[in-house]
Amino acid sequence: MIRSLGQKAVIVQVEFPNRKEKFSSLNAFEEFKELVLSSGAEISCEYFSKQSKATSGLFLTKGKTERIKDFLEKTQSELVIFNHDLTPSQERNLENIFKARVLDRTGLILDIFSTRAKSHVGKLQVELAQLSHLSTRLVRGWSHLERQKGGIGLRGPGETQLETDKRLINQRIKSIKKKLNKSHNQRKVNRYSRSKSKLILVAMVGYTNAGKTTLFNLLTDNNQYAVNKPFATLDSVTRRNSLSGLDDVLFSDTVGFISDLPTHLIESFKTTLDELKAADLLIHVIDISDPDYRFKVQQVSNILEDLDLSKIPQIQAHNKCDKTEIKDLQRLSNPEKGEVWISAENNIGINELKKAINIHSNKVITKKWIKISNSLPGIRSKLYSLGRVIEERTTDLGLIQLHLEIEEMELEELLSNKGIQLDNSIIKEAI
Ligand SMILES: Nc1nc2c(ncn2[C@@H]2O[C@H](COP(=O)(O)OP(=O)(O)OP(=O)(O)O)[C@@H](O)[C@H]2O)c(=O)[nH]1
Ligand SMILES: [Mg+2]
Repeated sequence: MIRSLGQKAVIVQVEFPNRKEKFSSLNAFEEFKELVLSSGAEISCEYFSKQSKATSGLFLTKGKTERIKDFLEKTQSELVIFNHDLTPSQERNLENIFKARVLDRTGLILDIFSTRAKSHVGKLQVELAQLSHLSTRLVRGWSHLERQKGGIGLRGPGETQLETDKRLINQRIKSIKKKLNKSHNQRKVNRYSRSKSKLILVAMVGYTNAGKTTLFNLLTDNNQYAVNKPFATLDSVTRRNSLSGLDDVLFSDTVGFISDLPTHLIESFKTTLDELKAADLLIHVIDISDPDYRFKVQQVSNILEDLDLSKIPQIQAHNKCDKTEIKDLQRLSNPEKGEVWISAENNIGINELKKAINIHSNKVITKKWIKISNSLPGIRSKLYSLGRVIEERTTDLGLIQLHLEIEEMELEELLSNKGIQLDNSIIKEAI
């Protein structure tokens, strides 16, 4: 993966007037510049232009490509960064013309992530995402992997350099997945014990830079890294609440979202994102002082939907109210509806937030009989280990019947599995 640190870069964004852009392209360009600076690259030239549509070979028209080549030479830059995703062949063709490295939006975000990951799991997740991205673009000879590992001796009989590279990458991907799975299972065990202890898990979600970590620090009296740049947080942290007036709550802070989140990242960050799945409540932190906040709220909602998290109850915390003209936050907040207006940095509106958390984190527990087909033994033992089973019977046909005491949301999720059904026959029998 390319490390853009300290490199001079020409940055490129193209507007396609025929395409309905999702948010103003000027604002998208501003966000893009922040990402580039955050990667540590130095912007030597900003190229912002219009084009009717992307070309398949180069993404850009020939004329534009020539102009960028000129800029590269004049500014002696070594890197061209696009605020678009490029196909591997577009990237290769452009590199051949520019005689410089080309980084697309996914590559850029991965580059930033690689500098931010601190925990063991975080580093593995980033490496996995990088390798998955790299494996589709591996077209040149020597890869950094081989140089690191001594190269030539690692080559298998009859393999071309490219085949060797691909083989090494696939090996590494497999080994990372294995390690991540192990830690994933360990986390599952931790989750089960939490679930038994009846602690409530509240997770922060939101667009990057919305103020999630600032709010987390306030609620848990912590000192996690919160700064004005994208993707300050990469590793998840979970801590117990430190404020009075809240039930026993664990808060979890994690990586922020961005529009067009690269799919490699979503897949590779399964361990982190699964933490969110375990949450009883989400606090969606919104930077209300951002002119594009509506677009960003929509982006976050879409991602939550994609990750199957939209069923979890959610509070919307409109943050950074101190930067706006908004007065009388208390009147605007409606804890029952799960909407609060706050300033995490200035500790304003937090009582309303606490009320909202107390109202919306109440789990609705229900008692129901279910029947499970014999082919699903893992589910039965999982329900036992979670302490959900009150009684067990077996039908004449050998189906397992379980009487559960379970949270409604959890029951709903359980019933979405094939082979599990509600069983009303036992209720009838009792009557
Ligand atoms: N004015 C003002 N600034 C805030 C407020 N809350 C957070 N900030 C600032 O916003 C910036 C981003 O805050 P973070 O808490 O790091 O945001 P985040 O959502 O955790 O961001 P990532 O981890 O990068 O996704 C920091 O500079 C904070 O000081 C607020 O209520 N008012
Ligand atoms: Mg953060």
